[in-house]
Amino acid sequence: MKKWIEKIQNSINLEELEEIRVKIFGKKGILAQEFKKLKNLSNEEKPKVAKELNELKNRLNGLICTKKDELQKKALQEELIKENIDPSLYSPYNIKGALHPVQDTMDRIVEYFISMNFSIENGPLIEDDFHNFEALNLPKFHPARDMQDTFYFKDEMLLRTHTSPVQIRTMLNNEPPIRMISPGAVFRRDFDLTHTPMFHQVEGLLVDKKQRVSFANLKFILSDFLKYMFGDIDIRYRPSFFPFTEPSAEVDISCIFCKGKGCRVCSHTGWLEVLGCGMVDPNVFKAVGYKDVSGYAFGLGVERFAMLIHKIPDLRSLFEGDLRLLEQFR
Ligand code: 2U9
Repeated sequence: MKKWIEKIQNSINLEELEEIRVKIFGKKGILAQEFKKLKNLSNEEKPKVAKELNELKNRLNGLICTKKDELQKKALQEELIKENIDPSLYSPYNIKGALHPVQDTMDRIVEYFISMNFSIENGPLIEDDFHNFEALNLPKFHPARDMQDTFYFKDEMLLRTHTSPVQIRTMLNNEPPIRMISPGAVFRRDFDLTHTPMFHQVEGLLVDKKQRVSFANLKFILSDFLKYMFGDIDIRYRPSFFPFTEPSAEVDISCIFCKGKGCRVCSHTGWLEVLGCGMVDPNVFKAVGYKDVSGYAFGLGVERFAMLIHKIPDLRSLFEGDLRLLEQFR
């Protein structure tokens, strides 16, 4: 046996080691032959020799595994040295990279709110029922909770359907005042010309002492933001409903394609819906234990902004990785 142990330890590459392994462990290998001989032994000897053989088998197997690991590391090291590239070498190709339009749009949005002293907060993509729904005044029977709309795991865990749970976590972990945005990916069971199962949102939240935050403050910052993003446009606020804000509004800008005259993109209305917003519902503050505060909140879909800014007709094309689309953004 010493001979085989030495052979394993002296093998210099994976091929040689594999040959040795087959000679020891193969169907006709030395171990199989030794086990075959057991039947010729007396009943007293049999269990003793079988035990010794099994111990030997385990020992040889352990040695082979350790050696294999060592040789694999060595092979990888050699491969890496061989493939070593010098990034400072001159390249005959003049291919410039570019930011993906969704990332570019996200960066511009985030830049605005940083300039307005908002902090950037992040949270988990896999959320629980409390942070994604319950704390946001989305009651048990709300359609958004349906299996048709939300990706569920077991034990009431799910892929977040909006970035709002980040605001809940931020409020639970901090005292007011809060002045934050939460940019990131969200997931809904939807797939057509204007919906993909994963998209990006930026949501904002500002909380301060009661009476200190008004709808007028919200209107000012959102109008200023939309002018920063789209230039010289008209803006209107329409009453709407969201479970987590009261009162709520949707925000339209005059169509950037026809300047409000009416075209196919704005369905001949002259207006494009770009934002949702409102004053934070008291039930949301109750869920996080905030007292004597008021706040405003808003939310937007980044892909929608990117599509409008870059005139991209089909949302799905943003996620196909087709270079013919991406090359246009260099
Ligand atoms: C907390 C309290 C309030 C976030 C808000 C919207 C309105 C909204 C949509 C825009 C397009 C989602 O991506 S979209 O489909 N969002 O209209 N979001 S108010 O309100 C909050 C969030 C968190 C604690």
